[in-house]
Amino acid sequence: MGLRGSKQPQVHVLLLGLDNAGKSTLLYKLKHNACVTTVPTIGFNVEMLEARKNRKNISLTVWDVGGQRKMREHWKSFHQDAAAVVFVVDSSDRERLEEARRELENTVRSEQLSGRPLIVLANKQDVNGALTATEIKERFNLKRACPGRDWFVQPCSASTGFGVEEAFRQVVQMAKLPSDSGAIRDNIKETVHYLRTNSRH
Ligand SMILES: Nc1nc2c(ncn2[C@@H]2O[C@H](COP(=O)(O)OP(=O)(O)OP(=O)(O)O)[C@@H](O)[C@H]2O)c(=O)[nH]1
Ligand SMILES: [Mg+2]
Repeated sequence: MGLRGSKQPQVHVLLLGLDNAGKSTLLYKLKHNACVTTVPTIGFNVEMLEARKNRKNISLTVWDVGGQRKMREHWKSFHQDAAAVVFVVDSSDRERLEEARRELENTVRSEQLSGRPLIVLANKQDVNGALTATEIKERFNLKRACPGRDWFVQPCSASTGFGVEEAFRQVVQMAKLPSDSGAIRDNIKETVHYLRTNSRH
């Protein structure tokens, strides 16, 4: 993760959630501060965002993976390098809340995501009757689902921008930098692999 080629720490952030949750809308709101008309994501979108953390400039690579059922089997291909997982929920879609909870539970069970912080975004707060962040926290039973992991629930609206800056700040604050302990081990592994591969030639 971000060892070679650049002094600026780079972290990968994974945007997951059911289709129609608002992941791509959020990504483009963060990137361009604009409300972009989206189409369902087949595959993924990726954008780089800049931020400050621990008095350093850092670069965030944000992966927005399609949430349709057939896309979810590919989510795990994106798990390995994630410094944080952002799980976006359509808080106005009460009918699919249980489906979202199940997908989140599957996601946090992943070995590769063990210990990685989780930020749940209670999106679409601008819609009348949307569940609050507290209601989502309770329905998802996050205390039980996330032992040994930092987690946070942020209310927001990717359309209006409400809560989006706060969400981004939380992600930056909670994401583990490559210099954090687990990541140092990963970087050492990466270096050994690099040296071995290159010494064969
Ligand atoms: N009212 C409201 N609508 C939103 C909000 N965020 C997204 N939407 C709308 O929800 C729909 C789906 O948004 P997308 O960003 O494409 O959803 P997605 O999670 O990327 O969906 P997939 O790519 O299929 O996984 C679009 O019509 C958005 O305009 C929000 O905060 N409020
Ligand atoms: Mg999308």
